[in-house]
Amino acid sequence: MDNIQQAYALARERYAALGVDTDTALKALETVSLSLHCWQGDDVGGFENPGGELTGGIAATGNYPGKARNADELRRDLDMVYSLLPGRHRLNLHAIYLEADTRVERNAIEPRHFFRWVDWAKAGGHGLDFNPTCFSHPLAADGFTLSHRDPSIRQFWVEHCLACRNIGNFFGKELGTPAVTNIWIPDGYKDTPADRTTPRRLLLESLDQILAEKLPHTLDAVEPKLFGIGSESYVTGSMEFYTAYAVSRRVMLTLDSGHFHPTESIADKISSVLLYLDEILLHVSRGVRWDSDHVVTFNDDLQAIAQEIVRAEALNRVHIGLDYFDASINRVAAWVIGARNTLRAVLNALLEPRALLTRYEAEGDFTGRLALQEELKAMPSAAVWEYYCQQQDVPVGMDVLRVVKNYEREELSRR
Ligand code: RNT
Ligand code: ZN
Repeated sequence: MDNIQQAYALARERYAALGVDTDTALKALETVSLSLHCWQGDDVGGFENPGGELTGGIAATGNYPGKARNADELRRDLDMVYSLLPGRHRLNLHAIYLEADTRVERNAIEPRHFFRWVDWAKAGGHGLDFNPTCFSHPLAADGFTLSHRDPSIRQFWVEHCLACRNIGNFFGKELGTPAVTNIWIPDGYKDTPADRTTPRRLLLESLDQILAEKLPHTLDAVEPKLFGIGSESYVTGSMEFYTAYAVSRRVMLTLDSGHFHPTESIADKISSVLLYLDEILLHVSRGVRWDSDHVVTFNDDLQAIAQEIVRAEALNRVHIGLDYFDASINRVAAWVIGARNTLRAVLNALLEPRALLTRYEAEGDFTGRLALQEELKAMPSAAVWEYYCQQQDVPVGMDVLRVVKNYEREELSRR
């Protein structure tokens, strides 16, 4: 037995004393498939028109060298990322990551523009998810898309979203696992609106057109937001708007952890919305001040999210996606750090002595509940995680960084 195995054996005993079976927890963790956001690799640029500007109230700052300049480079980077993650994971694509010889308008994109992504996904055993790109485009330049007052602009974005659902459906069919197709739009006002209703009514009509036809291989999701850069005072697609929409239309709701008030956590929302919706999508992210998309760190917020999924026994009803973009550090590392943190948070949640905690609570022993919650923070979950990494044949601890640094030397720094 090496050190990792010895540490695991001791940790297993410690958890067993609390009624937790670490082997069962690891089996459950193995079923968790994160949807990795392709856009961390190139600062949300996409390949539609190289050098295109990112708009829509989101921003990637920094100029760390080595960003992917084309889809082949992005796939190479992603292969490196997946090789550092225990388990089998999905890829979340945006419409602007298409591959076409000539410029294709967004309302005319087709499955064939994504054939190479599908081949790559098949080869690597990845499921694919998809997103319309309703930003970084001249017809989104004034800050409105699906809720635009101009019917022809609205129609353009409706057609784009329809084309995207069709592509998502194609992904789902080809790969044998439904593709989540998630709609996020930046629409909103910088300053206090005079009419909050009209854009929302228009958005409702647009969404109904987009989602009218049921497609068998795609799961539709809609993503609310409280504010963005340049839409500080009003966002058409608010939490209330989309929650009511999702419940009444039976589609998924997307909870992005960077989309609320700084002290408001999506963890508390999960148990509520799961009472009304079959499935939800998470965009795990980290808001800092006005930015909604910092690299996910292993903080209380992340752990609370994972706990809520596990406590609701909803690992099979919650699609866990990542959504952040940092251009100031090694992008491969940014992906890997956030993804491994998310998996580690799920593991910690699976290692919780739920029966014991809920018993204290049911008996009104809140002292016992608090004491145990605090005690758990120092339990040897790291030993379980490292054992899992070893079992899954991926690097442990800072060995990850050694591999990334090597990749930077051999590949990223040459770009
Ligand atoms: C923006 C939303 C949205 C985007 C991606 C790129 O605030 O979170 O999900 O980050 O579509
Ligand atoms: Zn998001």
